[in-house]
Formats: sequence, structure tokens, C-alpha cells
Amino acid sequence: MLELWGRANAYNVQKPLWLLAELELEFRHHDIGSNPGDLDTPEFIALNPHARIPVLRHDEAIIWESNTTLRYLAASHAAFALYPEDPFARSRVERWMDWELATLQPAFISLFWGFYRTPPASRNQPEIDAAGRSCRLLFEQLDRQLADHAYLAGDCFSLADIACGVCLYRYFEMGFAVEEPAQVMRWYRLLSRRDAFQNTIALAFGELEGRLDF
Ligand SMILES: N[C@@H](CCC(=O)N[C@@H](CS)C(=O)NCC(=O)O)C(=O)O
Repeated sequence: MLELWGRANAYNVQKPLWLLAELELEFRHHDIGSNPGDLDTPEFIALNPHARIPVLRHDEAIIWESNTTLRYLAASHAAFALYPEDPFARSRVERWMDWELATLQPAFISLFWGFYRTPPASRNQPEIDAAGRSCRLLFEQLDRQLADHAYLAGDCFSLADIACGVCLYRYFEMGFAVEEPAQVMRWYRLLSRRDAFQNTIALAFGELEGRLDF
């Protein structure tokens, strides 16, 4: 049995939600994380000592770190089209997953929290501008990669597209003026045609606006 902990509007929780939908897997969803203290209970810390969502459980196996949940789900369900067995082909997927966690996500989260989740009166405009510039440079890097490839890791949709594509809807819909690089927009349209993207990522997120409390 599969279980997932984490609110459906959390950036990192949306990654396994998207993949679970792609793989059409049934799971029990514990939609927690919107109330103060939700993640600080002894029961939840026993699942993830870092008190962060998402957490996945597959029978007795407990998995945390969003990109690790993607790898685990793909590997345990033989989804080799999304996560190739060949070591080099796999590395082409994993480099973008690692880049997302180490580079893209910090810049995006800084912009999303600084601009969208902070009430206007409390915003730090120089920090927002700097985060916007970082995101623009990173989206230009995505654009260069996508100039030669339909998807991030090559000709096929993969875990790399889920890890990096999870931010697209919010980036372009949060009301911050951003550039729209041509290849990124082509890729975004391609991902948007997927039912799993529509059902897990392209969702209204207004409940997060001006909210710093979770
Ligand atoms: N590197 C971790 C980051 C996990 C993380 O920070 N998750 C956020 C949600 S996106 C969280 O737990 N925030 C606390 C909360 O939502 O209450 C991962 O990729 O899973």
C-alpha cells in the first residue's frame, strides 16, 4: 500500500503527486502541513526526522526528500521510460533533478516567498529583484537545453521534467513580470497537455498569497 503525507499545494509534494498520477497509482493521501505544528508531532517526526513534507510510505518502507520519492516510485514500479536503467541515460535525468534541488528551487522559492507569499507591506523589493534575476538566468539555461531536446533529458518525458517542471505554473501565474523564453514555453505547453499535470500542478494557489505562516 502507498501513502503520501503533505499538503497538495506544497511545491515539493506536487512532485510525487504528479508522478503518482502519471503512473495511475492508488494511494492514501494525508493532506497535512497547513496547520501550525502539523509536522512537529512525534508521529510525523518518526516518519521524517527533518519534519518536512513530502513523506512516502510503501508498505514498511518510508521515503523522504521529494526527488528521492520520484526515484523510488519510478524504480519500484519499473517506470523505466521515466527513469532509465542504463547508467548514462539515467545520469541525464538525474543531473537535472539534482540541479533543480540545488539551484533552481532555491531561486524559485526565494522569488515565490519574497513576492507571492509575503504581504505587500512587508516585501523586500531588492531581494525580490535579485531572486527574479536569478530565475531569469536559470530559465535561460533551461531554454538552451530545450533548444536541442523536446524534453529536458532528451526526446522523452522523464523524472527530470517533473522535478524541474513543477515550478512552471506558479512561475508564470503568480503575477510577477517574467520573460517567456521560447523553448521553455514550448516545453511548458507540452507538459500542460498531460492530464497528470492538469490535475496536480495547474491548480489555483491563491490560498498561499500573503501567507507566511506555513
Ligand atoms: N528538500 C526537501 C524539502 C522539503 C520541504 O522543505 N518541504 C516543504 C514544503 S514544499 C515543507 O515541508 N514545509 C513545511 C510546511 O509546509 O509546513 C524535499 O525536496 O523534500
